Amino acid sequence: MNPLNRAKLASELFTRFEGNPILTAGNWPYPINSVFNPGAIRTNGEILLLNRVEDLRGFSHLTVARSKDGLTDWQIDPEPTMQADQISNEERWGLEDPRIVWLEEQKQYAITYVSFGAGGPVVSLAITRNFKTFARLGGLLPPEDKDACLFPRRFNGRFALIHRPIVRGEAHIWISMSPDLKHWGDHRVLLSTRYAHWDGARIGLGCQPIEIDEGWLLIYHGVRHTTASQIYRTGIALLDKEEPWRVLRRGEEWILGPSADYERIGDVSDVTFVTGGVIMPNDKLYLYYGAADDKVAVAIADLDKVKEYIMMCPKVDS
Ligand code: BMA
Repeated sequence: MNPLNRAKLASELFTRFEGNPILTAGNWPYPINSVFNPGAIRTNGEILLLNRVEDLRGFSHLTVARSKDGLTDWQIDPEPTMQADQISNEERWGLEDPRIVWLEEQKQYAITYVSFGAGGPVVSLAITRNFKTFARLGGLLPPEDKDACLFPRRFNGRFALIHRPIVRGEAHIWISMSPDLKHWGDHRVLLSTRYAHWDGARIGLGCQPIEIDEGWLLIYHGVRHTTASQIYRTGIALLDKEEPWRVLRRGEEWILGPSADYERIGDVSDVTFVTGGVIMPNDKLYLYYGAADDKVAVAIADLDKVKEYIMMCPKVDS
């Protein structure tokens, strides 16, 4: 494989929706500072985004927006959908960066989000059927932990969680297993930062894992430190379908990075932060992301092209 052909495919995989950004503070039905990093799911024939919304104190909560085509005419809940429980130590300073999966066995949605609590950020789990009432199952693993999502089904009887603890100051992506969503073990590093690459400083899960015939697409963010700031881009790897703790392939190139004005300029410049992914009936993959930490945008790819690209990427021994 000529690496230049692969890089060309990587750079052309995603097209930004011309109506980007799709959600901004200006659209909001109540006063906010910013809206970004949404979990996304297709449900009842529409796209539901569970957005991270930062209020005018700087604390985040989660609010639902719905659209028939996933691009336009967003119906936003008139009030916060899920507020932090500020009495608790766990959620004291807000709720951030949700990811959503449908648990077929439980017939419920599982939302993993970051609770910004007294001990630092932790990954918390909430369960819902309707995105109106939420059962909170609490923090899953000790702080500092972020960027987490469950897989939609069990593997050999156990649930699997992708997450991103900080260990010895290093920020790699980990996977942990649980028989009951409460007790977690078999913690393993799934994907590591790559020295000197675009994802050399920190990495973390992007959207929920996406199942394809070849395995699970792991879409993740990578950070590069520069003399000016840091750049958040998006890359892709492929996990084994039945043993998702095994990485099969990993792209060398990023597939989405800040280039549009709305990604380069905002509360935090040069950030594309994918948190939601949806396969549409026409086999397009919609990735929803926070742009510069203050708006929501969407980038669209042909799922076939994404598959073609990942199968061209180097095999990984794991
Ligand atoms: C990460 C998270 C995200 C944020 C990103 C870029 O550490 O806190 O919520 O979008 O930084 O600022």
